Amino acid sequence: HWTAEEKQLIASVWSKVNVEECGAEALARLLIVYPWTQRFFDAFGNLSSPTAIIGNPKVRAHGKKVLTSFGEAVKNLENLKTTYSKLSELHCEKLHVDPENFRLLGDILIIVLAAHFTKDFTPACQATWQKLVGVVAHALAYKYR
Ligand code: ZNH
Repeated sequence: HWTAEEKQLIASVWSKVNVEECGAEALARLLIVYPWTQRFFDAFGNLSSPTAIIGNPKVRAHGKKVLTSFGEAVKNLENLKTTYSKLSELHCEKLHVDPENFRLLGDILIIVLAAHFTKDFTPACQATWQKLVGVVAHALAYKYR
């Protein structure tokens, strides 16, 4: 269900993404913009201010981990449910992350990409990425019932 053009827009943006930087920024923005998401990260230490969050090495490392995992979606566009079935189970059964948060993080990622790529992140590009973060959120929520 991906057109050749969509696949191209996804691949061309992804090839330029710095996973460490954008992952850290996306997770930090999530925790700052939607502070209630901090409750999942008790073990991460100081999250008391935007500056603390941005400078927190655990936030950085986890953001990189999450965006690296997002890269699996880019590589397995036709196969997202299988790709994320283990992770869906983990987030549901062990971490108890409300799937609404996957949507919030997806929207934040779009903002991070727009901020980094400015004019190159065209409306067509955004539309395709919006679809991608939506199906990723859906795949991660798949095991929830
Ligand atoms: Zn998550 C973890 C992915 C979203 C929360 N995650 C995780 C991991 C991964 C991921 C890969 C690791 C696992 C292991 O270790 O095995 N995520 C992911 C993705 C996404 C996500 C791909 C989307 C896109 N998460 C999310 C959100 C949240 C979360 C939104 C909330 C808010 N995670 C989480 C937690 C954890 C995880 C809490 C655990 C951490 C620790 O402990 O370290």
